[in-house]
Amino acid sequence: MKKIGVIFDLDGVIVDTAKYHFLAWKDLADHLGFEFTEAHNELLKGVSRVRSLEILLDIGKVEISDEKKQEYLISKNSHYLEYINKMGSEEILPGVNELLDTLDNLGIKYVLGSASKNAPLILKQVNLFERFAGIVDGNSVSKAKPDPEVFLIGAKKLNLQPEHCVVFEDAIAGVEAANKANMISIGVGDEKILHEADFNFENLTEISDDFVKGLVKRTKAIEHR
Ligand code: B16
Ligand code: MG
Repeated sequence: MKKIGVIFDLDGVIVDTAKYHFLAWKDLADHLGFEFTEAHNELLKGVSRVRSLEILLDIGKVEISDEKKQEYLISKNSHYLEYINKMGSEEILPGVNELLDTLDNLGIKYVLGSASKNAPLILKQVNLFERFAGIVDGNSVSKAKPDPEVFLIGAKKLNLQPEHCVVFEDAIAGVEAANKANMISIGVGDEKILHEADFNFENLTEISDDFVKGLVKRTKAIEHR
């Protein structure tokens, strides 16, 4: 059997931290005096913290100094961490544990590839940290998704060529990054939004053992695409 490895995005694939990002960003928007909706929050998914603030300020048409930006980045994150510190394993998204069990049984290693600088803490909160062979997060990359850097570092941690890596992602920028890295991209969520992915699933409960075994064969074909 040809060796493959898996790279998981965090927010939207393993856990739904987007709801906590939303509450913390909304609090800042309230403070600045403009409306920030769940639809606006969609624009921040998979995007770095700094870029998220820029998008939020654009939405509110607010201009502030760099010093103020730093201040808001710190206050938003401490507010966000109040939610994260209350998280437990009940917040792991459906199908995640089963998929990790399947990968373990097949001897397929997996790492995390997330834009979040809080990724190690979140994985510890939900008791999954020990299961991952490595973590690539917002602290280890210089270029945000859709740049493939995060996943290419993930491939190195797996000791595999990018062609032999499979990425699970819920954000358009993440699917784009996986495709640029020449990896197999699996969109988790709305197929209409993630139509550039090689495969689409509404959530991880839909992934069967046979599908995972099929991925191992598929890597060969991908090498020549
Ligand atoms: P932090 P992912 C991303 O996580 C989130 O989707 C995105 O909304 C957030 O801005 C980003 O992490 C940075 O998070 O503020 O914790 O560093 O989807 O790449 O796992
Ligand atoms: Mg995500």
